[in-house]
Order: sequence, then structure tokens, then C-alpha cells
Amino acid sequence: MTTAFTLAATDGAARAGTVHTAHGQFETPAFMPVGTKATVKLLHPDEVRALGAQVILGNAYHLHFRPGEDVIEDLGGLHAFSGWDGPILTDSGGFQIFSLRDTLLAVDDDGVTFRSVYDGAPERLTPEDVCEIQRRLGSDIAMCLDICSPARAPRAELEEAARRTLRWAERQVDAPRAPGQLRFGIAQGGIDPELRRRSIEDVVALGFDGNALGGLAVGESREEMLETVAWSAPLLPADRPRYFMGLGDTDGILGVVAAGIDMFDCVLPTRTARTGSALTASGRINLRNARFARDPRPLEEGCDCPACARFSRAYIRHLVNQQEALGLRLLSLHNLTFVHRLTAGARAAITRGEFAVYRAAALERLAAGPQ
Ligand code: PRF
Ligand code: ZN
Repeated sequence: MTTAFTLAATDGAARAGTVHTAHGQFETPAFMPVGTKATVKLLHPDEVRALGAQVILGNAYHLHFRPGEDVIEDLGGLHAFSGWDGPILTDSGGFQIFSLRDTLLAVDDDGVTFRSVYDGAPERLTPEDVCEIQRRLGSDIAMCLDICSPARAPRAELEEAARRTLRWAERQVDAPRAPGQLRFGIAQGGIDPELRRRSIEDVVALGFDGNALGGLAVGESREEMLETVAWSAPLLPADRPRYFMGLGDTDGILGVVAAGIDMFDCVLPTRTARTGSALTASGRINLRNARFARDPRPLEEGCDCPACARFSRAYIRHLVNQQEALGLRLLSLHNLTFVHRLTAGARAAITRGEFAVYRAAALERLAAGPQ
């Protein structure tokens, strides 16, 4: 396999590049729409592709329980099963297991025991199990099983989670993979400078195909997150993809891209859509608000998405209020288009050497507030 990452341009710490996978390549900075259960909710894969997505995310934890990796393997793997033939990254479930705290039963050095969110049945998973699930799913990028601690966890807890995450990473780096599958390590350590630095150095030393910052954007302040990513992203190898797990708002995306992050994902655009809200360059608007009842404008002026091309805010508000599926679908299409426009614009600006100007202009529009 050729190198997984090629760098096209840098601008300060920000980077534009390409990640090469067994199911094609994607350009970075890349936002990955979340398709937890092998579907980007409400959307056909052709629609996801058409709005600019080049890579999507799946979740090994959810797919293990429903429908099960054995079913997906029998049906030809995650790509054939879901109808998305481009790159797919699967998260390990480290975040789900440790953020659904009331389902967590026990963690030890060997693995983790927890209750399934689906039926409450106790389940035991080791790092090797999670690699095997992802091998059978056949994703292009498999994430390590890690332990994501809440931001305000005591230092001793952060330290133990980072230590276990590293022990587990050691057992996963050479575990069996699907053909051409890449595996990414995950650093933890919260916003504690010493723990974070050590976690990064230890995980990086294992030589994964790419590296992720986990355990951030989990309740610390925006300032603390941005400060941590600013010094820690440059500690990740420059010749491999760098992934910030779980981030999807304008300010956050532009902040981590400025620090040298290449990939990020978040449920925010699609989840926000399903609550009846649209993301715009000047902030979020809730279509349920009465002020949109007779608003003839598109969700966002100048947007070329399937919603903005044909429909008014007033119409989409009507659909949302009547719980018509089309309303939430149109908002999902628009919100993902919005985030892809933001990242494509960031890539173009990095290529021109004007990322700082691009970021400042976007933050200024955002600060102006909804129009
Ligand atoms: N670990 C994993 N997935 C994640 C996270 C993590 O720490 C986060 C934290 N922002 C989001 N998704 N495996
Ligand atoms: Zn739009």
C-alpha cells in the first residue's frame, strides 16, 4: 500500500492534503458525516456524495449490536451493505462505552464490560474484539478502542485512562485487518499538558497509519480545547493524517484546522437538522421560530444545496411544524452542504496561503449573528 497521506499545501500549521484508502481517496481538511448505524440519517448515499462528502463514519459499537458484524460480513461488508462505495472510517465505540456512563459495568486492563444500549444485556469487549469487529465490517480506517474520560475527571482517572488506552493500543497496532485497512491510534490525557503530551508521544511511537486526538471537546471550555489542540496537533507526525474526534461547529473546525488537524466528524449538522434548525454562516436558525412563518428567503442566501435551490424558510418551517420527513431531510442536506462548503473553502484558502484571512472573515460573519 502506498503512503496513506500526501500533503498538497501548508499555511502556517494548517494543512491541505489527501488521504488514500482501499476505497479511494479523500481531500483534507475533511469533515466526515456521521453514519453511526450504516446510514447518514435520512439521506441516500448518492445525496451524501452529491453534497460533497468524500468519506463517512460508521460505528463498530452500534453495528456490532445491530445488525451484527456477521450479518454485514455475509452481505459483502459495510460498503456493499450500505451502498456507500467511498472511504468509510469506523469509530471503535470507545466514546459510546465510556460516555454512556450508566451502562458501564467494569473496566480492567484486559477490556471493558458494559450493558448494550439496545437491550441492557451485559457485554464484554477487549481491544482485540473491537479490531476483529472492524476487520469483518471491512471499513477503510479502523479506530483503536480507547477510554474517553470526561473533561473534569480527576487527574488520577485521566492518567489511568491514558495508561489503559496505551496498553490497549499496543495490542491493536498489529491485530488482523481487512485488506488495505488503515488503523489509527488515539491519544487521551484530557487538557492536562503532561498527560496529553505523554499520551501523544507513546501512541505515536507505536507507528499507526494515522493519529487521533480523543478526549477533547468533552466539556472543557472552547478556549481550553483550542489551546490544547494548538500545541498538541504539531506533536502528531506530519506525514500521517491527524484526526480530531467529535467536532463540527464553525469556530471549532476552523480552530483545529489552524492547528494542523486534517479530519473531524460530528453528529451536529445532521442532529441539528433533525431538531428543525439550520446552520448558516451567521449562526444557527431554528425554523420553528415564528419569525420565519412568512420568510421567502432560502435557509442561506447563495447556498447551492437542494433545499436552498427551491424552497423558502417559510415552506421548510411548515414542513418541520407538520413533522413532514421532507423538512428534516432538506435541513440535513443543507447543514451537511454548509459544513462541506466551510471545509472546502478552508482547503482552498490553505492552498492560496490565505487561511488566516478566511478564518477571520468566517468568525466575523458568525459573530454578526443570524440574519
Ligand atoms: N474516542 C473515540 N471516539 C470519540 C472520542 C474519543 O475520545 C470523542 C471525543 N471528542 C468523540 N468521538 N473513540
Ligand atoms: Zn442550503
